[in-house]
Amino acid sequence: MARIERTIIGIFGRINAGKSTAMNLLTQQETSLVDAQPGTTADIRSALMEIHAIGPCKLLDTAGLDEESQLGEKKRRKTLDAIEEVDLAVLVIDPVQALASEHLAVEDSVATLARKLGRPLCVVFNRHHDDDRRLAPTGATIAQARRFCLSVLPDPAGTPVLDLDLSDAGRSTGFATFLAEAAGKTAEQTPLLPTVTRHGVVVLHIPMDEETPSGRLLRPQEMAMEALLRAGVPVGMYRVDLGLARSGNEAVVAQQRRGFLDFLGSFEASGGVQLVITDSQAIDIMDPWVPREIPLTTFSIMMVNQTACGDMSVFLEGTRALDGLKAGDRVLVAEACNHDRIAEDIGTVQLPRKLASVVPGLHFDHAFGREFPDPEELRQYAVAIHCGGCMIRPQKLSARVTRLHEAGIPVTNYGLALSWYEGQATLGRVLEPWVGAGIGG
Ligand SMILES: Nc1nc2c(ncn2[C@@H]2O[C@H](COP(=O)(O)OP(=O)(O)OP(=O)(O)O)[C@@H](O)[C@H]2O)c(=O)[nH]1
Ligand SMILES: [Mg+2]
Repeated sequence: MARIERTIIGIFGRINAGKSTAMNLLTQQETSLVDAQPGTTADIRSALMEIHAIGPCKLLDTAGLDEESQLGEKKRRKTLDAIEEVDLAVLVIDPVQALASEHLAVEDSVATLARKLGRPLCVVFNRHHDDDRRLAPTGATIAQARRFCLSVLPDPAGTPVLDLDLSDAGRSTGFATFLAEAAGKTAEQTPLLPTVTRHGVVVLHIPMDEETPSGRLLRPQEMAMEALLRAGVPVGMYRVDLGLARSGNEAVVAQQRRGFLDFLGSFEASGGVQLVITDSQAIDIMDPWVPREIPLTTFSIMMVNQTACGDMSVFLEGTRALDGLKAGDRVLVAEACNHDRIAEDIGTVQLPRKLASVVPGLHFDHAFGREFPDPEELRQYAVAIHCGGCMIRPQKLSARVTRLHEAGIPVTNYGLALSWYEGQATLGRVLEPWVGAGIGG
């Protein structure tokens, strides 16, 4: 099933600011419960909708960030986690409520986090029809209340602001248009394979080992195929039987190798092979087998390059941290998706085994799925090794990297770590194809 890329718009703010009212105005139905009772929205509520100028969207209505109970703290963490997912953060402020409270702690935390994560932020002032009456006890004007609120923004001039009576159903379209403009500032996605050309075949090496699910290919493999075909680049696919290739039986190994080299050679008439992309775990076979003149990289590095918006330097630094590992160090192996672990699973079996063979006495912890340790817990690790992140949005992975960075923990990825294990020459080789795009250098 094709996965629809949805723009995620999160609505944030303090209790009773009108966040759920904003969600309902956009969706034009009672998606979220609205009530004068503080803390009405207890968990994240999502709604799918199409906003004409954006396309398919997912809206997140969140709990108020200023609830002072123990449960409030849990809600707060969940809401702050949600900011990591969004393409656009909408900060709903009731200027009268904010001024009367004489503080902007919630607004500050949302704006600061959005800025730190590089997410576009916009402000919606929830203007009640009777704001003048509501303001009377404070003796301030609405202009003063607005100025007070905007003073908390790190970039007031560059932050789109809209004044809106959220209870006015007629303003739905104007609200959506405003969000589309605010979201428009989102950076375009980095191309998956920026350096390939139409000249020469790209060969995808897909081992189809025991871990490959039946009925489909892995997402990075499908993504590469789609991107190459769309760009009109000829694609070849090959499966080396890794069990046989690693069997140690010379005749069997030679036969596997010959089959693969014949396949590469068969493209000579059509311009030759411009690049081989392999599953990371086959790099020990592919590096010696793929002729030196043919560039070689891995699906996992392809993924991390896109996620890192073409700048893999953070991950390369993490790879260098592998050189400094010593007995007793803790290593975090993180994967974005949950799947049952069978056979030679990379995260639980292959990587720990390989690293332990270089540095005995390492401790391994795993973080799989949506859970990811907070900065405090992360500090115990010498290095984190993350998967390519094909099942999460680049925003989520980059938020994790930001969190690791904050904790001072170097991070690398599966493909880079497996290539590092093969040696500096292999690591240099798999990075080479990205240098032409100003990457990885
Ligand atoms: N008059 C008026 N009332 C509003 C407006 N926006 C929200 N309210 C009222 O303010 C109260 C809180 O609105 P909600 O949308 O539930 O606020 P919330 O931010 O989702 O609140 P929590 O979920 O409790 O954090 C409700 O009683 C709304 O009817 C508005 O623009 N005008
Ligand atoms: Mg609510």
